[in-house]
Amino acid sequence: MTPDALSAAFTDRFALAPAGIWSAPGRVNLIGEHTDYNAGFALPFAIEARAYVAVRPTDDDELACATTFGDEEAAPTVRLSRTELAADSSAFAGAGGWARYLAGVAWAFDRRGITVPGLRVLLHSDVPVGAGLSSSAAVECALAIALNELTEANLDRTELVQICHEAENNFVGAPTGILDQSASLLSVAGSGIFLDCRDRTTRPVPLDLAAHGLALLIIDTRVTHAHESGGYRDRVASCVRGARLLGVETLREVDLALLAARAEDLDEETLRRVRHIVTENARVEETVGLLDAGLLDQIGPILTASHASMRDDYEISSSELDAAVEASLRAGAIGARMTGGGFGGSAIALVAAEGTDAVRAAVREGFASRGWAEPRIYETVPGPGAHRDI
Ligand code: GAF
Repeated sequence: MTPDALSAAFTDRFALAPAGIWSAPGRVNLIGEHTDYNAGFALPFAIEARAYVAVRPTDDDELACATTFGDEEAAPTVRLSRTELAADSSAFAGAGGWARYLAGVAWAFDRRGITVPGLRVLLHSDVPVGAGLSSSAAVECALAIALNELTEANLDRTELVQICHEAENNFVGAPTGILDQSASLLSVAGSGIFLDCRDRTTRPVPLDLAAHGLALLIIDTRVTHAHESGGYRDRVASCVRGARLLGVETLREVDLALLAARAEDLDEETLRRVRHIVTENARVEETVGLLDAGLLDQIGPILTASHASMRDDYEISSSELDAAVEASLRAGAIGARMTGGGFGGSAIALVAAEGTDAVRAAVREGFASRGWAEPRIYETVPGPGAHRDI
């Protein structure tokens, strides 16, 4: 749906014209998984798929959110009272699906003393849901840049990262880090964004796939995941335990020498969890070094080593993700790994541009032979971060 079509759909739904349309992208994490909540390094980039919000401030007390995913009967408008929202987030913890992310962002602005007016919001998104491509952060970030402008708060992008992170952690209740919101708000087309989650500094790193004759495929296994419960929360707890047992504030302070010296202080599982974080941080730094030196074609083995670490040490992969990675490598990919939180979602494969058809065919065949649903495979390039469309 084009921004103009979304604007027309908004007017149909609310009998008012929107004040504007803002959008924010999903992301692929090139490398640096589960390091963000350990004050570590990561290197994501924005994908072309985006979430769009058409927004109009009103002078009533209502936050009314609708989506383009269905008509009023199939997907009714969610109406929340703004006054109650500011007073007690738990009143809306049960609000369905997307509405929680939108309401959470309004709530996080309010918590900072920035008064959000009544709002009408129509949401459209091209980012596949539950595919590990950060569809929820895209929604948060699109509304955050809209509210930043409409309330004239003029916060800088790093503060908006913080606002969206608060919405996700404290309103929605998912214990995630800042990776997804940083990628969505801070990305620059043609680049990866190198995040240091300890001091919150970021910098673009060149990632011009075409100039190196390369392509990046996203392989959505169509096994969906959620981060509010289960394995993700459990991994966060393992890292907290590891840091406590090692006597450090965050796992960023741990290197392989310290880990080897203190291995006996950790149970076997915690040791493996910590080892993933320590080695993953080193892999991000190595990848950034190669990209800075113009050696994009040499990062493949690091991506593949990252996958092995997530499969064996962090144990967040799945049979489908492993199969996607293995089939890609067998068909000639120079590197492949799962991306995002894991337990389903998507893998990425870095492939010579002329080799994408062979990789697509091999992955599809591997899934079909196991009787799994056909994966969605598409090529992506690093796109722009969040912006106003009209
Ligand atoms: C999810 C989370 F939202 C991120 O904060 C990050 O931890 C990621 O999983 C794993 O790297 O996308």
